[in-house]
Amino acid sequence: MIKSVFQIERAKYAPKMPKALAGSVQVIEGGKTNSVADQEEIKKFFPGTYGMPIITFEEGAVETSYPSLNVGVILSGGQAPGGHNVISGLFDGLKKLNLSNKLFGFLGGPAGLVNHQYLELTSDIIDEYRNTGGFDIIGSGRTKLEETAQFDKGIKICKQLEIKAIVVIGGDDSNTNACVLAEYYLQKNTGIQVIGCPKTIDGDLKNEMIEASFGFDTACKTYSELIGNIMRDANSAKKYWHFIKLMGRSASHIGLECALQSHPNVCLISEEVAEKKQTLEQIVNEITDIVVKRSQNEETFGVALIPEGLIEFIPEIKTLIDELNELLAEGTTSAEKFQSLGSNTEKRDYIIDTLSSQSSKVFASLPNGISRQLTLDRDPHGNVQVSRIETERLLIEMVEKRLAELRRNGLKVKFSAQNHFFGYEGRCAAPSNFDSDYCYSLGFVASLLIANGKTGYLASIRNTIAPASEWIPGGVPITMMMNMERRSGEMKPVIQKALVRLDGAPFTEFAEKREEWAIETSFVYPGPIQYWGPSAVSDATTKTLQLEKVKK
Ligand code: FBP
Repeated sequence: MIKSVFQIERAKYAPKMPKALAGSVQVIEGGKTNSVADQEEIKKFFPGTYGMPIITFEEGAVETSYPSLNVGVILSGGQAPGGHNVISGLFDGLKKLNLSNKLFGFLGGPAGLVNHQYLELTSDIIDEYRNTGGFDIIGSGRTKLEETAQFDKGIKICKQLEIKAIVVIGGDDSNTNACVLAEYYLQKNTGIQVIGCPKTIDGDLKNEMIEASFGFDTACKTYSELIGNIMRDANSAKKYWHFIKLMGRSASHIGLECALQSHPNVCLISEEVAEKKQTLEQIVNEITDIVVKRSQNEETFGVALIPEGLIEFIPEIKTLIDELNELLAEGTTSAEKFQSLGSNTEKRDYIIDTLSSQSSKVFASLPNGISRQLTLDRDPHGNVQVSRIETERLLIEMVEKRLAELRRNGLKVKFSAQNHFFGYEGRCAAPSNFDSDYCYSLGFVASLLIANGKTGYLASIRNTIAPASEWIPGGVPITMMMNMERRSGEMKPVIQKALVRLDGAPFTEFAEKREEWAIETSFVYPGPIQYWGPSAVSDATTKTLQLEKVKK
């Protein structure tokens, strides 16, 4: 592999670690735990792994020797900066426990466990990937580990490779499934432990015990750099409004963090739209007002941030999507009729005639391109893939339409817009110091949880706004984070997703400032991630983490 000078230098970086992990370690166990909600139901699903104590690792006085063991690791779901450091921390942790320990990587995500595709990760391989972005060391995938047939195939390969524990590096769904797997292996007396690590750029796997999911820090810093560059361009040329959609699935954490870092003129927060039951028209009118006011101040430019999941949170569009999902569900007569129609106009008219009158009005009001997207792109479960809907274009078109009406009434206003979508640009960036350190420690902690016989735990590092030496390493029972939710028509135990809290410090800070940012150009240009240099810059955490943990 040909490496850039940056890669060569960055490979030498030694991640900072909690001092509790530096030498021998003692295990401190807390009291019994409960799930965040629906305790009785969750307990029934997880009789063996429910109620386990929170684990904290502290500096110990006694050197313990551990028997040798083999471990398997899986990268699950979307890429997030730092995954390679979780694996290198896990590898180093295992080797520190016993030099004979082995680490196997399952290839291409959870499917690697089921299909018995693996690679032994040796120090030569690990060294190639230290402090690098991406998941390419073993690849990732979105196969869901849900069925006992898959679990049993996992047992087979674990027995063959003498694997004692599996580490699943994933988001809320993957870790929910990791817990189901842990419980199954426990009930079957297989002796195979399962440990999770909190990953996702979306930032929605967090709670009292898990302060951040890894990758959020680097991804937000990467997007904020790009947003800042666009802002500076906009402020120089003074001719474009830039509408930027940001990844993050349902949650708006990424948009909110980027707004706190860069001070855009508009940043929509899906959770607020849902809470206020805002209509698309209201959202468009609010943006238009800002465009008009800025234009009147000779500021004929601006930046608007739009969370990827927005469209699902606008109540009227959500209802429309639900109706379309039913109408176009595979195998239904309505779907067959729709498919049999020749032209796009016939298809559009059929939908308008068949939907409820409210949804048909909403559908008819959408620009043709967007309404077509709503009827075309469906995932394997038959749902509209909202992330593929170009919400940023939709909003531009609707603002233009609204401005045309205002112009007809004599208003003079300039508006020329560009659209962008930032997602993949940030998911494999070289991990920031925070993500490099945090991930390495998470992996190291996973090795200790395994060595101490734990299963059904998520590796955790707390006190993350303090210097890394003061971080608190440990493990949290996954069942503690669970509640019951309706999934594919059934109530299931799942890790509770953390959406943006409208009473939380990050949103409150944003809400206090946004009116000012809307009208007065207050752009901040965060610049690129710094990997070396003053710690105030290179080790800075996200604003979200600072606000959530400091101003509590
Ligand atoms: P995870 O939840 O698996 O971490 O994935 C996050 C994410 O990056 C979302 O922000 C985005 O909607 C999605 O993945 C895109 O998925 P894909 O990689 O399949 O295009």
